[in-house]
Amino acid sequence: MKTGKVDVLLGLQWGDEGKGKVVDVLTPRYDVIARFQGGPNAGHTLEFEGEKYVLRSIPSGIFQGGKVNIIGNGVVLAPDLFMQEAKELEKSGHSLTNRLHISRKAHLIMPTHRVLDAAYEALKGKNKVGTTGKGIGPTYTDKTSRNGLRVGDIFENFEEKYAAHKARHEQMLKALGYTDYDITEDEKKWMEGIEYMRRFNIVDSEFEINGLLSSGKSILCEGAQGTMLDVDFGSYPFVTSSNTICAGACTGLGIGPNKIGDVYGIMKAYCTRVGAGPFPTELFDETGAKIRDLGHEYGAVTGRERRCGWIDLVALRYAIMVNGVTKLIMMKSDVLDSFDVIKACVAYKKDGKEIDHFPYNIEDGIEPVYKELKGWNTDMTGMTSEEQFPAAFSEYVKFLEAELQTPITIISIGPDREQTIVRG
Ligand code: 2SA
Ligand code: MG
Repeated sequence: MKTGKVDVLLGLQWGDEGKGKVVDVLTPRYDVIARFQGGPNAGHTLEFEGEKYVLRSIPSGIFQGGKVNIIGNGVVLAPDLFMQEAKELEKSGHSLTNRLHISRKAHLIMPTHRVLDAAYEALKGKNKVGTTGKGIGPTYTDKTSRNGLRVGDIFENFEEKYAAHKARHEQMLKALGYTDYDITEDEKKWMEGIEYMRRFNIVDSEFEINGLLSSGKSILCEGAQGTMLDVDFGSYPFVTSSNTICAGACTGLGIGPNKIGDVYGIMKAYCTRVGAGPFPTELFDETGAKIRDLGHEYGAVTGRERRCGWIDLVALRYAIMVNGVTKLIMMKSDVLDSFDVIKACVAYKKDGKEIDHFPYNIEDGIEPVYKELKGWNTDMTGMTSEEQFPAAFSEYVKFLEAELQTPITIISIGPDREQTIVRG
């Protein structure tokens, strides 16, 4: 029997590694692009032909003809934001009809979930997570506490079900003493979004995806956020509420683990984090500011400033382990084009002792141990093959591959599709 393959592409750091661009570059090799977790908290940026697009819930395969795009059961979907995103795409000439399939089992983010998100953050005070405010946590909480509203519910007694869930949320908000909110406008748009969604193929995506696989199609699963934001293995509790790791592709799409082929792990040549929580290699000085400036490190969804720092190999080794990464992809290498010295964190110092594994608690007393490498001080943005790389950059790549015991197969040297060096 002919069977296709499933590869997974995911972030190894705290998100914003450049997944949107890489999916776009890899898309020609696949028939199907599928999202398996997260929701409109994601911001996948793609740039080509002088235009910039930010995708939140829609898979990045939408820009290339003939691809099937699937929003899997593991995703949480906000109908109003989905409608806005879809309409913008259609306006720019990218038709979605018949190219986008949505799982019946994906959970719906309600307006009251967003209010609950704000309420929980307010309650946490200085310990707040720094969420995107999109209602992600409360929606996944409802899912696991068996209280969720799913896409499939829109076809049967929807108004009733919606009202019951809303009433329950209102009760919770009242109990939290959080009553100063108004969702009238939000709710109107949300209901419009529900109507709008009906035109898409709402399917049992687990059957669809396994059917496509048996007929020999190849599938790319597009992760959102990053491994260090995984609800199990990330820097808990400063994480998102889904499994961002490779295993999430199995549960978020209904794919058997034995079907997974390559696991592409994406990292930046440095590291960023948006939102609160520990970040051992964070730079508070002008080097950090320079990276932010050169890398345009601002949240794609919220516009928040991203915290910047050197690459963290301790965290990356951990991420490679829990995902079973087979190939590494390094993004934004060009951002480091004008530094005399590049640093890489090879170990942590905790209680005066050097450790090379990722500890339970990275919140207190972690000091990064750096190896210093020579900067390349060369503009790489126009390079078209790795033979043109400056020697110091090739050294950096070699060093990372040795430290991470995994080949770096794609190197990005700029935001455009064209600025991508594929090494095999
Ligand atoms: P949430 O909203 O419950 O998922 O937030 C929980 C934590 O997860 C982080 N998080 C992210 N980190 C980086 N990028 C994300 N997507 C957007 C982007 C974020 C933006 O691409 O730039 O625009 O600000 C993303 N989504 C969630 C979040 O910061 C919390 O730390
Ligand atoms: Mg992003």
